[in-house]
Amino acid sequence: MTLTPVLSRYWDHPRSWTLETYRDHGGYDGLAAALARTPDEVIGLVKDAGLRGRGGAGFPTGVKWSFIPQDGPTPADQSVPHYLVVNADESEPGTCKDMPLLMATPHALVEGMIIAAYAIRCARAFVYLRGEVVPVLRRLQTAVAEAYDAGYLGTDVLGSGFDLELVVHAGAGAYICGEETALLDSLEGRRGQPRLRPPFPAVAGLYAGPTVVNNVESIASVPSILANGVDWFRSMGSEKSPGFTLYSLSGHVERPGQYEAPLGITLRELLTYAGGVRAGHELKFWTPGGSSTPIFTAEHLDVPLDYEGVAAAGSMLGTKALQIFDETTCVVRAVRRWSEFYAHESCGKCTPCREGTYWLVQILARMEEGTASEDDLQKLLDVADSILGKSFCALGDGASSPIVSSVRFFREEYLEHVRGGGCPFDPHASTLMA
Ligand code: L3W
Ligand code: SF4
Repeated sequence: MTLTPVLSRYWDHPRSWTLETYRDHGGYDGLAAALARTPDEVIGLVKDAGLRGRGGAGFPTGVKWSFIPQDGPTPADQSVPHYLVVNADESEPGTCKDMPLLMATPHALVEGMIIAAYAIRCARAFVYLRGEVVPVLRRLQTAVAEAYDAGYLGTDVLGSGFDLELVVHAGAGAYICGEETALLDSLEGRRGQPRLRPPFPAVAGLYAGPTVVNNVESIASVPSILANGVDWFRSMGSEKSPGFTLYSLSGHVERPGQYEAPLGITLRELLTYAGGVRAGHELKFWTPGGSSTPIFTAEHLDVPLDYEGVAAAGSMLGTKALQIFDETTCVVRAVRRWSEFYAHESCGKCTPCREGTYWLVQILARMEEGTASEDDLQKLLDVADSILGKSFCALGDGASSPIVSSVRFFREEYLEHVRGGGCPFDPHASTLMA
């Protein structure tokens, strides 16, 4: 498969982020096409295109929009206000696609949000952005100001009678606020902790109103569908996973970065564009969708990277964060680093995750430091099992998945740590795990 740059097609333009450059490349044509249709027709188009959520779960975007109850054709007709919230709290380890997108072409998100808000009849939309990324915040705020000045936001958007206010909110740097209901709590001014679902946000979300929560890349993909049509979008990818997407390649690869390609491309193909695994080394293991997904090995190089292909091979496409590790990397050390991250980011609301992630770190540390006993491998799996499927939100599952899968593929390496008195790897060889 060849690369299909759509979102990233002029990221190297020296002023890619300005409204002028965006319009020079067809920007806001999708909005004009949307406003020429009824909101229901816009939802129908996005449904027909088969766009699926790019934030991890792959839920069909148009279907999610259609869950929002409708009392009439405009925001003013609704008995309770509807909201659109964009999840820009990108922080899954290895995931680096939403922030580059917002730095390069923030108007793609702004335009997509106006179309989505029009479709679900909401008059207020929010972006919840990771607070640490101050340059991204500034760029997005600048784009929003430009959009207000140009009449794309505010009252009577482009003379359509549709009003939209767009607020950019910076979070305070908690991974759990990327979970959609914790994000909503945080946006409302509370401590960000997941809410019980159902009700899903589409029924009771922000301020208990029907709310669509979508990922940045999902919403930024919408204008191209409006501008180019359903058939164009479906000409890429597969029947159930249509379209293009951003894959983030990082780690032991010659040219790390974002590669935009049809869903269903393989890692083997992506590596040809990224210059391969670093020279003189070979692939040992990799993540298909960030550190929350079961790991893959070299035997998975030809797995189609779409929702069905990755699931059939035993993992999840997730955020399409492909972290590549070569043979110099100790798998136990890599998993220990991820576990430390989850233990630190666990919000503490439920016992399996709060206590379990702590114990995962303790056992992995013993293995690395040479104080583990023969029982510890089974204990590690038992603790992971007591988290998996028994936690309140997906963070717990995410913490367990790399452990269980890495033991499946590298049991001997774990045993070598236990029997050989600690980590047999040179800590300086990997370059990633120091
Ligand atoms: C209405 C129903 N809405 C589902 C909606 C739901 C949500 C979407 C998907 O987790 C995954 C997670 C991480 N009526 C509905 C409904 N919905 N049924 O559909 O829901 P769900 O539960 O399948 O997934 P989720 O809670 O969105 C996302 C994985 O992604 N992940 C993490 C990514 C992290 C980031 C980041 O850093 N910001 O994206 C990576 O793999 O483990 O499994 O909107 O409301 N009946
Ligand atoms: Fe909080 Fe972890 Fe429980 Fe999620 S699984 S609610 S992050 S303690």
